Amino acid sequence: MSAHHSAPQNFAAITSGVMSLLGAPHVPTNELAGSGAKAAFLGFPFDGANAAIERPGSANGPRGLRIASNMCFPWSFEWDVDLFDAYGLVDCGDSPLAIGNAVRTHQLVQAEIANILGSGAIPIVVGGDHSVCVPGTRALSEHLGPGKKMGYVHLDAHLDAGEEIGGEYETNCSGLVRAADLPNVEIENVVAIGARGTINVPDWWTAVRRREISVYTMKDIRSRPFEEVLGEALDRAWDGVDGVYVSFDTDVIDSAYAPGTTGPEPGGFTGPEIIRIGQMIGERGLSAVDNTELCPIYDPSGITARLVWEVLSQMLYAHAKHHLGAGAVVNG
Ligand SMILES: [Mn+2]
Repeated sequence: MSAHHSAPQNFAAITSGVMSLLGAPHVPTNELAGSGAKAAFLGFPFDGANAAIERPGSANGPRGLRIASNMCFPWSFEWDVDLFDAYGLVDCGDSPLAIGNAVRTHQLVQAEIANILGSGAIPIVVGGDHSVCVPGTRALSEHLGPGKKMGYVHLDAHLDAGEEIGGEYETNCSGLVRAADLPNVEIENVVAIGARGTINVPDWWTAVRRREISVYTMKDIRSRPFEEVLGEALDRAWDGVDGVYVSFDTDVIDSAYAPGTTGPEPGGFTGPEIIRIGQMIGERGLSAVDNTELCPIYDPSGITARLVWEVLSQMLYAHAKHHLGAGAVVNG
């Protein structure tokens, strides 16, 4: 192990300076090129495209995740991987916003995500409401380019298949269909995992079925062995593609394990299950990932933010072990 695994230096890193993810250095996205960072955190403190108007507060998600991550250290004994050694992990701070204008705000965050991708780093984008996957998937799609294929994984209790909601196309209930309609996304590489509950309205099922999107509902998942069904679902997204965008809505987790979210739904994944899903994603590859709808105001003990960080960090550990060590190209 290198010297910086020693506790005093780690504690120094997390108890001084300005709050950042895991105490990572702050590097603005337009200064990332040439920095050597292979993963970069970007906050999206915006809940202005949230259709669940009685449950605001996901704008504080990036702050909640940064606080939770600062209870942790970068090295995992289970993987023998240090996130700073493996990735040169940085925190790009928060995206600029156009308050009151979701479409303009999405243009701004898309440019930030494009900067991260252009630098060769994996964007880890934390909202904010689930609308951020709309600019996020556009950014990865454009980064890969028209000759390349992109997969999309939608981890969510909700289908988010709103064709348009009150005349708007970039809400927090639009992400699955916007991603599915991107020019270099083939429908066989789109997979929605975790649907349950009564917020999934008939129009969304119509939109999903019209496109023949593969949906793994919680009922489907519970009817088969966990590793088999999740492995099949994720393999669909990675089959023959050049990159996969993973969108991780906090509410895909059972509300007992993740109360701190905008649209809590019982009957979802347990803590150990969503951690394992994070590892299974990292094993397959990481191009761009978001976490959305983390809502600290409903997370008084901080357990939701802590679990979300566990899932994201396990993705990174698994990816580092399976890909970076073998010299695989990030975003390639
Ligand atoms: Mn949701």
